[in-house]
Amino acid sequence: MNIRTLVTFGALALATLGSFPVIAQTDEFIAGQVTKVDESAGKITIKHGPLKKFDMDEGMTMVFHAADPAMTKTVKAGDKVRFVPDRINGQFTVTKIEKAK
Ligand SMILES: [Cu+2]
Repeated sequence: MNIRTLVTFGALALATLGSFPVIAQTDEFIAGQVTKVDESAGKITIKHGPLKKFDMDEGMTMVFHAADPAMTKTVKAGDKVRFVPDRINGQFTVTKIEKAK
C-alpha cells in the first residue's frame, strides 16, 4: 500500500465516522418552554422538567447554547417547545428544537 492509498483510505474512514452520531441517545426530545432568547450570544433559556440524562431530578430554568445559531431565530420567549439537549465540550447545548404542537 503506497502513501497515496493510505491517505485516501484514511480520509474515507474519517468521512464514514463523521456520518454517524457518536452518541446514539441524543435524539430524545424533551418538553420545555423558552423563557429567553439571546440571538447575539446564540443562547436559549429553557424551562424544562426532570432530565434524567443530566441527573436533573427536578425541573428548572437554564441556559442552553444553540448548536446552530439559526435556532435562535426559530423560537421566541414564551414558546412551548420540544428539544434535544446534549453536553458538548462541557456546555449544555440544544442540538434540535421545534415548537410543540
Ligand atoms: Cu436543567
